[in-house]
Amino acid sequence: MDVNEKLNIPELLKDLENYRPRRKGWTWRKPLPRDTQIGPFKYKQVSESLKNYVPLPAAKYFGNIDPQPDCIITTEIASGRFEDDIRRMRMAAWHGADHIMVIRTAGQSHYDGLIEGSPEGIGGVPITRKQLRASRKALDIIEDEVGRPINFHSYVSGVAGPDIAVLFAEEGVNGAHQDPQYNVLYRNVNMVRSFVDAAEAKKLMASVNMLQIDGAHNANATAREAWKVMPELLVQHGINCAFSLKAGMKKEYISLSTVPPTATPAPEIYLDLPYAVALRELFQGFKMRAQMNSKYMEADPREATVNHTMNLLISRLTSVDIQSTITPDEGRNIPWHYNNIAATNTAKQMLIGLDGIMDLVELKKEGPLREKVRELKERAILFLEEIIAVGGYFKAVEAGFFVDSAQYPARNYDGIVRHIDGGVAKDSVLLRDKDYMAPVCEHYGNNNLPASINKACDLIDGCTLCHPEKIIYIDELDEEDNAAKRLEAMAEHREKGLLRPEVEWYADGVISMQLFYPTSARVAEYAALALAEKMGIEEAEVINRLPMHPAEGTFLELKGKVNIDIDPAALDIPEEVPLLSEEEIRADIKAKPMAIVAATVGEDEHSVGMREIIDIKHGGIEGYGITCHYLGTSVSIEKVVDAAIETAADAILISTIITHADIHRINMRKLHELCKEKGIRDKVILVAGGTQVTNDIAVEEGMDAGFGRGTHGHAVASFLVEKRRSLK
Ligand code: Z97
Repeated sequence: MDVNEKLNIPELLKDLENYRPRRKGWTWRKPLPRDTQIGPFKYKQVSESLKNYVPLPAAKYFGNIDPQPDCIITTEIASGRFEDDIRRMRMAAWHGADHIMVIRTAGQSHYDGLIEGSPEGIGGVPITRKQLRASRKALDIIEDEVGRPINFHSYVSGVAGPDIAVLFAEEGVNGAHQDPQYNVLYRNVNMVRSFVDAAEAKKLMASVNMLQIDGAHNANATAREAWKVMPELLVQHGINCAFSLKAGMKKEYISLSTVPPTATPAPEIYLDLPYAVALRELFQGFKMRAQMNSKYMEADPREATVNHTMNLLISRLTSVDIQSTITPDEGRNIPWHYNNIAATNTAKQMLIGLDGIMDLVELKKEGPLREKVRELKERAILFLEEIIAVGGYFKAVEAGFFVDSAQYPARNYDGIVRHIDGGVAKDSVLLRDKDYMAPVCEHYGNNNLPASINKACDLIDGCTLCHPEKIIYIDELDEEDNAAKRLEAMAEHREKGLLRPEVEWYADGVISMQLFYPTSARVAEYAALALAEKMGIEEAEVINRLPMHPAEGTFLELKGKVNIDIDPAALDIPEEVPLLSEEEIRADIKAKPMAIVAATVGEDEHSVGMREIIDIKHGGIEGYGITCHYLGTSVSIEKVVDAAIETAADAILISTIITHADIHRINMRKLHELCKEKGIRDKVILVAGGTQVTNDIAVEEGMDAGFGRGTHGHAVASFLVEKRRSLK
C-alpha cells in the first residue's frame, strides 16, 4: 500500500468471512553474517533491514541507517479498541517491532467459551475471531510494507484455554502465553482442569508451531520482594517446559518468560545477572523472552527507560531471542501510542548500541557470579525435590509453596494456597471412556480411532483445522457494542479530515502537559488541576508527580481532554524549503571558495545569534568551509559594506535583535540601498537574521533571505550555495 496513505479500517473489516491467514506458526528474524556492513559500520548481531522504517533520530548522521537487532522485538498493545490498535501496530512495525502482543480484556480468562464480534474491552481487547482476522489481515499489509514477517500474539490461558488454542490455530495466531500454573495461582482456575486443558492447548499450539511464552514472570510481579522468588521462578519454568515437551511442543517454540527480578536503587546487576546466567545454563536450547521489570515501574518515563536499559544490558550480556518492551502506561492509566514506539526504540537503540559487546568483555568464570549461579541452581533443585517429597505439584500448591515471601528454602508460610477440589471450573474433568473417540485432529490423549483411518477428521470429511471453510464465522452478536458503530460515530470527523489530539483512540482528544510548580507535591498537584480547568482541559488528572525538593518545587505531568478540532485545510502552512545535503554544500564550497562578512548592525550588542550561525562549534557555516569575516556588534551599515568590498565577499550577513521603531527593517533597507549605490548589489548576497526577522520581512526590505529564531548554520549555508548558483 502507499506509505502516505492511512490504513482504511472500514475497508479492512469487509469480507472477513473469507479471510484466511497466509501462514501459521512463528517466524524468527533472519540473522545476517557477522561483520555485515550497514552504512559506514560493520555489525555482529543484526538481522535483515526493513524496507520501510523510521530510524533512530541520530541515524541522520550515519546515512539514515536502521540496523535491526538479531532478536525479535515485542510491543504490547491493549487499548480496548482493536480498530485503533491496528494503527498503532503499523507505527510500531516501522520502528522495529515484529511481535505484536495483544493484551486481553479484563476477565476474559474466566469466560468458559469464546467471545464473538468486536466489543470494546477494558484494559485490553476481547479476543474474538473477528478481531483476530481483522488484525491479522492488517498485519499482512503491514508486513508487506516493512518487508518482514510480523508475529501476532495473545493468550491461551484461562478456563477456555483449549477453545482459544483451536481458534488461534485456525486463525494463524503466531504466538501465545500458555502456562497452567498461571491459571492455578493467579486466576484460581481449578488445578486439575488447568493441567488437563493445558495438555490439549499445547498439543494444538504445537501442531502449527505456535510459539509459547510461559507465566513465570507473574510470580516475579506478584511476589512481595521479587528478588526472593528467583529459585521458584526456575522451578516454574522447569514445570512448564517439561509439561510442554510431553505435550508435543518443540524446544525451539518454548520460550521462557524471564524478567530481571529487581530494579534500581537495588544493586540490580549484582542480583539480576547471576539469575539470568543460571536460567540460561539450566534451560539450554529453549528460547528466552526477556521482559523488562514492571513490578517496580512507576509513572515516570525516565525511570522506566533506565530500568528497561539495565534489563537490555543483561539481555546482551547473556542472550535474548525475544525482547519485550513495556511502557509506564500502567502507571499512567492510558496506553499512549508514543510510549509503545518509545519503548520499541529503547530496545532497538540498546541492542544495536551493545552490538558485539561479548567480543569485548566476558563474564567471569569464577568469583561472586559463579557462586551466585550455583547457589540459585541449588535452591531451585532443592525446591523441586521438596515438591516431589510432599507428593507432587498439586500437593505443593495446596501447601502454599508458591510465591512465598521468603527465599527458598526459607519460608514465611504466606504463599498462594489453592485446593485440588476448589477454584473456578472445579469438578469439570471427566475420565474418558475406554472407547472414547473424537474425529478431530490435534486432540490430546487416548482416542480410539479406527485403524483404517489416516487422519482423525477423515471420519467427518475434515475438521476446521484442515478445512477452514467449515469454520462458522460470526460477525457480530451485539448490535451496539461493535467496531462498526464506533467507526460510524466518528465517520464525519474522518471524512472531513479534521484533526484532534489522540493518545490511544481515534480523536480521543487526550493531551498531556509537563509543568513545574515551585511548591510541595500535594499543593502542586491541585494547582495543576486548577490550571487545567482554567485552560479548558477536561477530565484532567495528574499522571506523574516528582518532587524536586519538599519545598522548592515539583515536576508534574498532567493528562486531560481537549475536544478541539483543527481543520488542516484552513491552516496557513509556509512552504518547506528543502536544504542541500551537508556533503553537497561542502563539495560546492571546496570547488569554489566562498567568503562572507558578518556583523550585528546598528546600536545592537547581541552577538550570540550571529556566532551560532558562523562558529564551527555550533554547527555554523564555517564548518562547511566558508571564510567568515566577523566584524563584531554595533557595526554601522557603511562599515559592513566597505568590508565586503575590501574582501570581495560573496555575501553579507547582518543580525538585528533590537526591533524598536522598526530599526531592523530600516537597517535591512539601508544595506540594500547602499549596496546598490556602491554598484555591488547584483554581486553580493544579502542575508538578515534575528529573533523577529522572517523571510517575508527581509525580502520586503530588499534582502535575498531572512532567517528567524531556531535557524541553524546548515540552512544558511544551503541558501548561500543555492543563491550563488542562481547568480551565475
Ligand atoms: C507479558 N506483560 O508479556 P488474562 N497467561 C499468562 C499470562 O502471563 C497472562 C495471561 C495469560 C505481560 C502481559 C500479563 N500476563 C500481561 C501466562 C498475562 C493473560 O486474560 O489476563 O487472565 O490472561 O507477559
